[in-house]
Amino acid sequence: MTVKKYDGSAGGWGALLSTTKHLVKSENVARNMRNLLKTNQDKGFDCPGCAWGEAEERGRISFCENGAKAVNWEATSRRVTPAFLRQHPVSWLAQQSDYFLEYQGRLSHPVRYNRNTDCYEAISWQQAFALIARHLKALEHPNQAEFYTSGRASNEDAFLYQLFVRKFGTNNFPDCSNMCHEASGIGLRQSIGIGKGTVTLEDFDHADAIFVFGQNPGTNHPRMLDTLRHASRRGAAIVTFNTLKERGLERFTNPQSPGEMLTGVATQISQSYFTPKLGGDMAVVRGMVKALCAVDKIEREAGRASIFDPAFIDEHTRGVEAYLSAVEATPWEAITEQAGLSRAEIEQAADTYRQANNVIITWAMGITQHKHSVNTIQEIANLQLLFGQLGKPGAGLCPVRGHSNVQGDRTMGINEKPGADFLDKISEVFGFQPPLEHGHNTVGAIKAMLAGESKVFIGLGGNFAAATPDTSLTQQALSNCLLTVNIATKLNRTHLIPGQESLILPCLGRTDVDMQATGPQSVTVEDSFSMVHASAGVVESDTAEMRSEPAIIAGIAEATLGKAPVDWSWLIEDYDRIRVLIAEVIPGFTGVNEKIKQPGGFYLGNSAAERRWQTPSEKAQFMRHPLPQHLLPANLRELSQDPVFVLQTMRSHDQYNTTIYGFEDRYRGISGERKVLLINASDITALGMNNNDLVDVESLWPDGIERKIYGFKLVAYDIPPGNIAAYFPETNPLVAIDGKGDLSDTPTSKAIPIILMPSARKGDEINIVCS
Ligand SMILES: Nc1nc2c(c(=O)[nH]1)N[C@H]1C(S)=C(S)[C@@H](COP(=O)(O)OP(=O)(O)OC[C@H]3O[C@@H](n4cnc5c(=O)[nH]c(N)nc54)[C@H](O)[C@@H]3O)O[C@H]1N2
Ligand SMILES: Nc1nc2c(c(=O)[nH]1)N[C@H]1C(S)=C(S)[C@@H](COP(=O)(O)OP(=O)(O)OC[C@H]3O[C@@H](n4cnc5c(=O)[nH]c(N)nc54)[C@H](O)[C@@H]3O)O[C@H]1N2
Ligand SMILES: [Mo]
Repeated sequence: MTVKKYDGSAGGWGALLSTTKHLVKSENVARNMRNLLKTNQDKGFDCPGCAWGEAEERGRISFCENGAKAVNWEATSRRVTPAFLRQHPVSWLAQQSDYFLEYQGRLSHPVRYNRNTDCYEAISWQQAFALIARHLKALEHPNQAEFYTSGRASNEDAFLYQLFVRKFGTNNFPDCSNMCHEASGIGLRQSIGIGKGTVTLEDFDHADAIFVFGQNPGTNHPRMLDTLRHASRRGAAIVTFNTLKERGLERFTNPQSPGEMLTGVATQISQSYFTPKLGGDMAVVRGMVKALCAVDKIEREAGRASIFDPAFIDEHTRGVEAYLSAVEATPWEAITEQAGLSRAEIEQAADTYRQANNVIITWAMGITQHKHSVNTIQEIANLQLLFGQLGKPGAGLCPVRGHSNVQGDRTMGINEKPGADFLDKISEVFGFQPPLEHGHNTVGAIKAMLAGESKVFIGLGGNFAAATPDTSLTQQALSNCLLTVNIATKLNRTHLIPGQESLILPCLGRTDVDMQATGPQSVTVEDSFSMVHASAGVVESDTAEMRSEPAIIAGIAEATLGKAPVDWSWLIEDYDRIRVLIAEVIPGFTGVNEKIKQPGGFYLGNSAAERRWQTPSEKAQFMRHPLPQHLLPANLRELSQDPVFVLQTMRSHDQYNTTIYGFEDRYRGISGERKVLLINASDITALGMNNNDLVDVESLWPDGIERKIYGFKLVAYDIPPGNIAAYFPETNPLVAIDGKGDLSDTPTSKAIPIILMPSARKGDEINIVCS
């Protein structure tokens, strides 16, 4: 392993070289190059990499290094065939790394686990569907099955899936969103009446300031860097709050700009870069508002206008007095202690905010995966409401979504707590009463399977066993099931934790041509900006025994329910027919089959962006919450005499969630190793340890269960004292199942209380170039 200071900008030659390296490594260079060039073009497929939107001006930047990796990873010609699976028993595969498993290629045939041979063996699609139907129909109650969704599923997949599951009789829809932006949905719905962001991509061209909280776009939303670069160049202030100094947020060279590549010109992205403590962002925003209140007071006392937007507050909001009194009651000492920033730093950020006419605030997992995430998001909304920074050009709230269609899946009804309007529509259009009782989210599903209450698990994509918290409990939960079914493109950890019976069903991916009775089909997806557009695969390869996700869902549904409430196989012949049904149920989709023909797709609309507030009071609501008492609750701190650290678990530059592409975290300068803990040098010294020492890590939770991982390397890093950063999914065994966000139930995977101990194992020689 090496740790090396990365001195370049993000993007640039490093990104281009890495893209090319990934392409050349694969077996089909020419084809992959061609694919890449079609990504996010009008007639190509939607990049499966992330949910950032497309610029109007196509080709301005239509792919990025990490999008290229995602495409290339899927479009491989390697295959996991029944012959491969016969040679490699599940117990052997389970010993291999996540990287190894997915590297074997695309799953080629439906397979069923045989307990006697410990191998997956070929089965026909018909037999697979019949087996699922038999298990589902044998359950005492539909609530005994769990239907997981990962956010790559298209709108068409998601709509059919929820229709089937609701007709079957349950709202058990655990999904990846429960681990991701759930808090954004819940927080924003209460504050502004809609659980989505309010801005469009164009708004970034009109913002004077963009505040970026808890997000690493250089790796996870590289096309966002291009947007930020444009904004920065025209003089917009970009202010970043991130526990780590992420290179992409510091400076960026666009790998698709020949000029910049030749001259090596990099654009400075962030005008100010603040490194708060993990979980300190609510205090940061509270402090900004406190600072702004002080300025406002001075202005008004001098007889000048308020710096807030009183007309907006008056016309559009409720609760401002109560909120401002909570701000007043919060002492500066509490704010600075929790934020980990000085009052002067917070005042500086507040001043930049005030200078701007139009402000956008963006955030991602650094905000949503904490205990007090909903409150933090509502605090962010409060700040924007004070200044009327909502529903005007260049301003608004922007939770940057993760998976490329995670937002669309929610729009389509993948929701364990569906709204009454949605259920009424389903009942009206399809003539059956969908279940009203709330179903299980991800944590609820794990608990139900663990308790033996849920007996069937079906995963529409994703990697449930690796992505969820408390790995060993989750794996136990899956193996308790009578049947586990995974609809997937690639072999992963979850497939190696079979229930009593188990199936893997190989599906087409975004890049593949999806040929049905009436010809090649396209699907639709929704990005972070409520834009819906079509996606059609272009790769024609050996996919004979794979099926599209809509076809697989239809097969399961028809075997289980017959032709009710719809003729499933008829729908699959032409996906326009699915979209006609979507349009009958989901607002904004009227005429979808025409609208997706327009280049760039169509805008679903957003009530808050139009200053319509779908809250009980019909106004935007200032939400008033105290700061958390302590970032690390006393009952957790008291569980150990040793120094207790707070661990955030995050992505390296070379992974897609649980998919590990390689071992290069380029912008952080870490290479060849994933079992690392980024820690402040002073903490290493205080522990009496040395840089590069190997440690074991134990997390603290008052339930008597030991959660421990072994042999992680200490790496001195620029991170606040007391905070540590490491990669997921290796660290998921540390996330206690009950360590979850208030209201959101999102695992608090950015705030895990841990202690460190010297590892029994000795460290190998490593080459540290810098600290
Ligand atoms: N290439 C690639 N692209 C992806 C993904 C991927 O794995 N690979 N995953 C997709 C998905 S599903 C998602 S949800 C997104 C995730 O996108 P991100 O949210 O960018 O993902 P993380 O790696 O979890 O990064 C969290 C960032 O927040 C910072 N942070 C952590 N805790 C705190 C905190 O308490 N306060 C502040 N201010 N900062 C904090 C971390 O230092 C890190 O920079 O990306 C999507 N796009
Ligand atoms: N500790 C910790 N845990 C986390 C997070 C964290 O930051 N820290 N982040 C959380 C977040 S934000 C998320 S979104 C979840 C992600 O959780 P998941 O969505 O469950 O996980 P992924 O790793 O994205 O799923 C990868 C698998 O999806 C399958 N796949 C890929 N493409 C397709 C396709 O087109 N169709 C189908 N059917 N299958 C496909 C492949 O088999 C691949 O192995 O993880 C969460 N877990
Ligand atoms: Mo996510």
